[in-house]
Amino acid sequence: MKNENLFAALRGAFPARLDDIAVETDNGLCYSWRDLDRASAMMANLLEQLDIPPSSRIAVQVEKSVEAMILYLATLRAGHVFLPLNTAYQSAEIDYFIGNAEPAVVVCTGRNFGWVSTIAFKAGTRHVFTLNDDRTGTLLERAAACSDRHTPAVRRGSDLAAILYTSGTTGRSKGAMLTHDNLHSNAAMLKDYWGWVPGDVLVHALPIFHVHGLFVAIHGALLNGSKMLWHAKFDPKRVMADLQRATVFMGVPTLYVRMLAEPALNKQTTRHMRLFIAGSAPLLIETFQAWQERTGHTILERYGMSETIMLSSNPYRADGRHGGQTERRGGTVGFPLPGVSLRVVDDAGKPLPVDEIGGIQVKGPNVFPGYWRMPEKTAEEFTADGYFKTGDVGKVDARDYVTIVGRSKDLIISGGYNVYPAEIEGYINEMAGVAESAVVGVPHPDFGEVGVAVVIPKPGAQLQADGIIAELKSKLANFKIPKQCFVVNELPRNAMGKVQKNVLRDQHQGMFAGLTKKPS
Ligand code: MLC
Ligand code: AMP
Repeated sequence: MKNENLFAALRGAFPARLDDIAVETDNGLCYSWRDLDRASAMMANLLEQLDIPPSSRIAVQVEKSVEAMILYLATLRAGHVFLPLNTAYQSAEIDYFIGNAEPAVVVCTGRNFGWVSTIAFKAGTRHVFTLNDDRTGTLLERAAACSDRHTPAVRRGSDLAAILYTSGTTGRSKGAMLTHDNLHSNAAMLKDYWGWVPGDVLVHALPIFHVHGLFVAIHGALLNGSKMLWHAKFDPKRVMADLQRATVFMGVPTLYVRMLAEPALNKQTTRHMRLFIAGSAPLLIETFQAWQERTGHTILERYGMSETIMLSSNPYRADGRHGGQTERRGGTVGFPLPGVSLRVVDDAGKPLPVDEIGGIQVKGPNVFPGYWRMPEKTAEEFTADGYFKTGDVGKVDARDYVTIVGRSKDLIISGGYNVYPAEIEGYINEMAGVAESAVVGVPHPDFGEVGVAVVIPKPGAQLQADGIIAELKSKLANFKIPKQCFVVNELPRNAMGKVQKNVLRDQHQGMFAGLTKKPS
């Protein structure tokens, strides 16, 4: 049987000169391609020694480091399923993910070992390792004793490679299952679509627990045998310095907004660059235009999601399908990518003509097979003819450019992270003295959109907005915390008694308008 393990494809793309530098970090460390190969072999051998079942889930909540990326590669290499977790998640969130995914192995930071291992052991996980961002931890100690040679486990393309949890508008988070084929086909297509060439160098400044930083960026570089300039945390000044020796950059819109606040951003400091790519959240047209004016580069915006990886993209060059069009149009997310069928449908599911707004549905080799252990949810989100309902609302014009105009899912995208109002409201509603709450997204100059909570007290209860925020902070990841909270006597409702979130949004939408962009 042909080995369709994604690792085999990535490893096959390593350059012949294995001693060349593959990753250079912002604190001066260099990793050769040989280092990536040997270290991922050692970690894969460690996973094999643990005697865990094939395709076990390996749950990982660690700070960004090259070793964390190597752990991802080792998980693929050993034929297991990688389950990355945002470092901001706190105990209630981690408790749910571990309970739901039942990982055979959990890897966390040494600092969090106490509470994470308690949760993991309670859920039946037998192996908990630590991995810190300074190349210490029990994972590396144990792997150091393992062989640095390893033959990749044989996997079919339809076997699972990763699970990414995405929150739901109702109920708990769902684990989007991605196969080796989903990931490989998307990465191979993007290598061609975005015109990766020998000598490309990627500035990697995104977190590696989501599709954007983990798959789109890392697979892009590895599959092209390209060096990565690795930033543990996004710092606009340091990224800008690296742009002078790089060719490709990928970021969420907030990263572009913050770089625009740097006086040093200009045509000269970006002259070495070939391509700037944006996605994960809407890129404002003013950001798109300001970038063009300051740098002379036109940002290429693309659209994707955890369940599908990349779906559409503005063109890098003529792609042979759209009458040779090469225009990257601000405010659009470009053309459906080769192999992706994208349609816009009305509420009854009937496909709509060009320019009409409706729900976006997609099909293709990149689309996930379903949610982990949630067959009903999976069935709900797919149509009878196999299209996935993205929950995004948009239109396709006569030239085939896709524009996203909104979302049917009640979701806030803040600095590229998803925040589900239903989850936050659930926590607020459980607090003493709270009768009801509503969380809405409003425009924000730095994060694009942020949450605002409006809370109704129970009769006679005294609620303080600060107290509500403080209690949320003790329970939830920090990026989910509403940036403002109001305690009021009533919520706007329609004739059916349903809270009118659009009215709340209108009431609060100018709230952060006066803020300047975050200074660096
Ligand atoms: C940080 N904070 C945020 C936030 N990030 N608040 C709202 N939204 C965010 N995204 C808050 C923290 O809670 C904290 O508040 C304060 O900002 C400082 O925290 P920090 O960690 O120092 O922030 P910073 O380093 O400035 O992070 C900002 C950021 C980061 C933009 C660099 O959010 C980021 O890396 N975003 C990228 C997310 C991403 O990769 N998404 C891809 C998803 S994949 P306090 O009050 O605690 O001090 C996907 C599919 C696709 O969507 O198409 O790609
Ligand atoms: P996630 O669940 O984190 O993978 O987020 C996916 C969602 O991000 C999509 O369903 C879209 O709503 C949004 N998204 C991704 N890219 C873009 C983009 N370029 N413009 C607007 N929204 C986007």
